[in-house]
Amino acid sequence: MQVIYTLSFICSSTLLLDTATKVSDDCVSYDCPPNSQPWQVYITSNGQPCGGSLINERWVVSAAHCKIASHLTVHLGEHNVYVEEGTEQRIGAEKVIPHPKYNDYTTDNDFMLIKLKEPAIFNEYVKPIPLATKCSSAGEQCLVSGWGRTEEGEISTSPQLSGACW
Ligand SMILES: [Ca+2]
Repeated sequence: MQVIYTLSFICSSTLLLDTATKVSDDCVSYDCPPNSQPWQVYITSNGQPCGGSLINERWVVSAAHCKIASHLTVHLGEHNVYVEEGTEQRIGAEKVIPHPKYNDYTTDNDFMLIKLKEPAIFNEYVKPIPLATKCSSAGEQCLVSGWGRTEEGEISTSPQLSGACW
């Protein structure tokens, strides 16, 4: 499974499978209920979409390959990126810090921190991701979400937030 434009990842989630599509024996993909992943952010950089996770009111963790241009806009409270839903907060990046050993060719160390120009306002649509206090164990169910591709070879991306487990 290949998921592009995303970095929201959480374990031990309850999966809501009304729209589930089997990806493999261990994985299904489905449309996330609106704002069920309130830490998932949508990022635009020079018109290119990417994703990340809100970790507190000023910081987002994302992927270093998301730094297409020097100017990034972080969209919080998003579900359908083509529809104004009244839940969105859009905040520019004050600072971006790619991993100092990020390798653009191999994508090793593909991490980046983004500091928001102003604090996010927490509400039912915008919340920080619960950070892990321990490593996940073998067999633990995890969830990845984003607006990118959820299947190998898939061409189009989804305007609505999707999730998948493994
Ligand atoms: Ca929207």
